[in-house]
Amino acid sequence: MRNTSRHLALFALIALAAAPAAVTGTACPDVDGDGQITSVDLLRVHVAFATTTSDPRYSTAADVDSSGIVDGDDLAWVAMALGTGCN
Ligand SMILES: [Ca+2]
Repeated sequence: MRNTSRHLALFALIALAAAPAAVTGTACPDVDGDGQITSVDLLRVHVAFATTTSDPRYSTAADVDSSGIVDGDDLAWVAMALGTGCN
């Protein structure tokens, strides 16, 4: 668990460094649908990371910007919204 937390924190930092310039997808990156942006949402993007729509691990929810690939942009959206909620 400790390594997972460190890994997620590192992932979040990398994502923030590569933050996308403009919103192209969903306004609220609540991947698990609980109304809050938490480390669980970050973890779900991490699990689906580098997948495309043809991959069994692909997650529509984790593809926050609906680009067809779960990548650093999606991770950045979740990382930037950590600790916030959705209406
Ligand atoms: Ca959530």
